Amino acid sequence: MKIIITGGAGFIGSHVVRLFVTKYPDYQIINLDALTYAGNLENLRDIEGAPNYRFVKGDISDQAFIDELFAREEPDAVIHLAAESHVDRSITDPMAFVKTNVIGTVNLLNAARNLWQPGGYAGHTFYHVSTDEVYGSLDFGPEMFTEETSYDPRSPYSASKASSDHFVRAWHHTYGLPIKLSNCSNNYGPNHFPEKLIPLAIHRLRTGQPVPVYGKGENVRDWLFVKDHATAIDAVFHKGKLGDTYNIGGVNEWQNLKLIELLCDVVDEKTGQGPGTSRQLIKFVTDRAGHDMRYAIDSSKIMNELGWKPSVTFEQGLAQTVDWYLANEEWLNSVTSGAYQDYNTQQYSNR
Ligand code: NAD
Ligand code: TDX
Repeated sequence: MKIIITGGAGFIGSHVVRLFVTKYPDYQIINLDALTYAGNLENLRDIEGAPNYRFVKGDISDQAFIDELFAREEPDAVIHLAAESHVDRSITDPMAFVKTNVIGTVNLLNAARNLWQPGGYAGHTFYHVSTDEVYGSLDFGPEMFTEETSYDPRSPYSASKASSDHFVRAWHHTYGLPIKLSNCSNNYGPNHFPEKLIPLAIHRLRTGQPVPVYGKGENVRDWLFVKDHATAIDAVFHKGKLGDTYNIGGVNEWQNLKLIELLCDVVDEKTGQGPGTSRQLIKFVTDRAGHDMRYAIDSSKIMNELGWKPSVTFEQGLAQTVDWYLANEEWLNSVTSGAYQDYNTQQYSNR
């Protein structure tokens, strides 16, 4: 089987590529990635020479390029992760999200349909990886997002992902394209770009800079270790029903402030600083515009139907994550130089 995995040089994509390349030596894995600021081939240095792995640089929003790539490579399946993924960037530059997340997804759907439909769709899968943010925002009650929850996206990022999800389902209902979808909660772990809360906080604690907590830090997210998201994607790809959607989460809700306090304590312990040292760097800053209050995901469908479950507790995953960042200073230094400095100034200087 030949699979094109899009966005494989990014955070989650690199863990998915590594899992598929190492677990399925008979598959040919093509990692298609534009290498934006978030894409980094260093994430995959360890599997670079694997005989069943290839990297192709390209932009999914370039229709002619995508059509030509599909005609040349004739993939059996697509696992689509490439996206603009950061909510704060979507607030300042929404059009980049429309271009990659919406137009890019439709280009891939068209290319897959054109390639597969003439021979019949048997044996093919278009798997679209999405987010729980499409469901909107919950209050602090017991409610959770299920696969039946109505879409209610509220940021330009979640609107673009919701749109891409609708296009994927439309290609299934209208053209019969064999699709699968999953909507996952917040990931954390090694190789996470330090614009997102957990790696940003680790980077700032490491370098003695303030850790910005938006608003009062009351917002709640459900956190899942990235390697567990990769095993969930493996389960959905191989065992999920065509046409179906699977919610994926960690059953692990944390208020942002509590999470940052825990992270500060883990960093103090790992670096041998006195208890309470890192917490002094917590700084409350202006809230994110339209900040969703709570995400909580009901993962019972994937757990019951596909037998998937997270492999680590949050404490174990967080400890592994902090260890990775402390051991990979070079990676962190390389991604926080250059354009990252401008982004940081723009995002945080007026907060
Ligand atoms: P990321 O930003 O770390 O990586 C995105 C990758 O896509 C990068 O390698 C980038 O170079 C590539 N890319 C961007 N635009 C492209 C384009 N036009 N053409 C080709 N490649 C392009 O993102 P991530 O956090 O790894 O997220 C991956 C996917 O998972 C996204 O679809 C995201 O919506 C979804 N998701 C993320 C989370 C999370 O917590 N990070 C949770 C649920 C779902
Ligand atoms: O500096 C910060 N301070 C802060 O308080 C940052 C960057 C974030 N936050 C808050 C905002 C959120 O409530 O922390 C929470 C997590 O923020 P992010 O890491 O930016 O993630 P989020 O906005 O929840 O979206 C993430 O989860 C779903 C990913 O970025 C998406 O790609 C994914 O789809």
